[in-house]
Amino acid sequence: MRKYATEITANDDGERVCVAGWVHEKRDLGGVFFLVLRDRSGLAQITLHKHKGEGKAEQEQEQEQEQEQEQGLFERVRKVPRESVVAVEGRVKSERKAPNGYEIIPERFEVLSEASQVLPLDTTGKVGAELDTRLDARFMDLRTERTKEIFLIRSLVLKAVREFLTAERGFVEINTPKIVSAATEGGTALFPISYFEREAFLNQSPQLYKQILMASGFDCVYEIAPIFRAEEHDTTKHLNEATSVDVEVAFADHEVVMKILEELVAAVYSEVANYPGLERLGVSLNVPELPFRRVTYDEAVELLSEAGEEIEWGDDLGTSAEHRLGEQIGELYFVTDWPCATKPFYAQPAAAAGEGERICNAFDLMHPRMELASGSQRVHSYELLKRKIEEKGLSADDFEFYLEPFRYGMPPHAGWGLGVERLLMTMLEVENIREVVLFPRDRRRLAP
Ligand code: AMO
Repeated sequence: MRKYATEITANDDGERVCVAGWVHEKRDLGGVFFLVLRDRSGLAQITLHKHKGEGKAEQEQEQEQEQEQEQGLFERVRKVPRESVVAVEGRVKSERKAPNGYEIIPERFEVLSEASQVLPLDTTGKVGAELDTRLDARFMDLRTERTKEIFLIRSLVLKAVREFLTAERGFVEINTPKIVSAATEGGTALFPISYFEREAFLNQSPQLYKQILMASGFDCVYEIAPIFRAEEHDTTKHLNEATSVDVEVAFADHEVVMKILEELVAAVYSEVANYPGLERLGVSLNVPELPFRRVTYDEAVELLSEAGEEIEWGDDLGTSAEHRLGEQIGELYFVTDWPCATKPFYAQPAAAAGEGERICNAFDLMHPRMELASGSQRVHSYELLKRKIEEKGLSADDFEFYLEPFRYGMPPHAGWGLGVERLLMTMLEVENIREVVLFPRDRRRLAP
């Protein structure tokens, strides 16, 4: 039975084992040849000794045949190109200097798939490569330890999100359409697609659908899914296809969902902080303390002006403002009480503000480096929502399917959208968002 490299130990000395994986490294020391095999779990050293053939004439015929076989095996192993896929059967020998404290003396060696001699990338981590070269050969980049760990942690993050929302909080996981007829996030452009005789779009956010579901009686729902943004700019924190964790909760306001968000983020941090592979990325993670600091939009504007960064009241916080604030605050924080004009039509105006519809119950969750999430209490009155859509210069007719449920019993509700890639890249101190997506989509990249 095939075993993973790390399932075998020095205690298995003398046991017969079978391993399979990629040829990670080969080292020819003349009389001894080492092949390092790599599988999902780690490395295993395969050691072969070359028989010199001296004194052959005196040996028995049987021994000679055996040696010939071994010689053939030695040559086959020596010749197999790096990164080929091989299966090895042999005896375990404890060896302190080898990875995991053992080596395998092979008896059978099978090449399952031979790799070309010239490789697009080095997988041992000894020769670095540009990000573009790595993304072009992503299948091979994923064989490197660092990249592999990033995606194992990405999987861990999604597991932690599901555990927190489904198992701990009783949320219902939903799937909403990605082919849609209307925009939701005013600011960003849509990707049009041809849909039979009509025009349709790739969805920017499950916003309208998760809100519609609030009329269903499912009190709290979430979705982990792609969002498509036709943003033209080429930055290290924007993708044209990103993944968002979207949450919507009925009978709740912005305060309730901010608490869920910060607790979820802390739970994810603590899951990742305990992951042993994190060390291999050279990252040490501090789990943020709860509650996260709350800064109102007005306070943020004041802090920025003290730091010499003037922004007009009503402007969104751009990259430079985000950095300035991040430097001053130095930890995860919320920006709350946003101007209505800055946020989408579905954000509920703040009743307590007493200033008409100047401020809304919207918030952004910020990492010192960038925005991670945004959300709000939603407008749940049909009349107000219709007016808000029209005030943003949109046609209420295009939103009929969305508005309809608001006429037949829509509870107050609130929610947020959290960017998975941004959460990951900030936790792992990764510079470019493309590093944390298997096959990133940006202005220039549509393949692989
Ligand atoms: P928003 O547009 O702020 O809000 O998006 C939510 C979060 O998604 C991530 N994100 C992106 N990540 C990478 N590249 C992009 N181009 C990109 N665009 C967005 C960010 C961002 O904070 N409907 C609301 C959410 C809500 O109110 O429930 C929305 O989509 O981390």
